[in-house]
Amino acid sequence: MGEADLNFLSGKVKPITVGVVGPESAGKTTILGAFYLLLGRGALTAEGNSFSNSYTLAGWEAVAACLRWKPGQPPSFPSHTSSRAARAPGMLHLAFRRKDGALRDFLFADAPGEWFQKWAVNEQAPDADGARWIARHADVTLLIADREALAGPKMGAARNDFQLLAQRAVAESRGRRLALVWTKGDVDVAPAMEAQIRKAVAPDSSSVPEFTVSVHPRGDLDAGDGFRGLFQWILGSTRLGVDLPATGASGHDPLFLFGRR
Ligand SMILES: Nc1nc2c(ncn2[C@@H]2O[C@H](COP(=O)(O)OP(=O)(O)O)[C@@H](O)[C@H]2O)c(=O)[nH]1
Ligand SMILES: [Mg+2]
Repeated sequence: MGEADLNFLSGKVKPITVGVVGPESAGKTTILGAFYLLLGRGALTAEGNSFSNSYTLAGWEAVAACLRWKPGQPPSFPSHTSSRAARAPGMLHLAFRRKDGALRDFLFADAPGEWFQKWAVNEQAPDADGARWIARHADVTLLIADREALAGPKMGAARNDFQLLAQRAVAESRGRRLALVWTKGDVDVAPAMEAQIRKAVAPDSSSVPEFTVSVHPRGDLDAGDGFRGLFQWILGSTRLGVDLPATGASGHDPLFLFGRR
């Protein structure tokens, strides 16, 4: 889905937009692919939220196809999300029906990491339109901390980049929901590094929800558990409805006063 298609969906009720914010190769597309695979097995949501529909099944398939096990072919990872010349991110849509019958639409913005890297350095960067779009529209921001990068040979640079990005994302989120999501949870990171990352997200030691995901099972933990926990939190997001004040104004409308002659 592109920006133009959104009018169609937003005409009903404004969907909840989830922005996945992080550098290149941090595991952003893998999160979305994992959500979709779990959804297909009926293992993504609990009873209170049942899957209703999606306008972008082909898009989800494209993201998740390579994560699937096929006979004789182990799963691989999604191919690189290219930045092309797009100014707005590609959107993936899912709608869930709650117990009370209400439908809720979610849009997941999967953007190339390059956008965020440019945006972190310069908020006004001309080729960071997509990152600005997500920052402006996201009701929920998933700020991605890549454990592999934070434990690798370039961990210092990865930490500095994260701090810069976190500062920008936290400032932009202004009271909207934001979570710290550790990807590649199978990789060990030094406790001191973890502390620095947490501090970057919550400099005033406010509490920011934290999740860890991995495509590899860890101990007793099924690989799906991390993704499920994260999705459960996303589903808890609400958007306040607009209450139009009731007025007696219709009595002043000429049509209702004089009718149509
Ligand atoms: N060890 C480990 N590596 C992962 C995991 N998830 C993703 N990766 C690696 O990270 C790479 C980038 O993932 P991708 O989802 O394309 O990242 P994106 O650029 O942020 O969308 C993949 O090709 C994998 O090599 C994970 O759970 N554990
Ligand atoms: Mg990607």
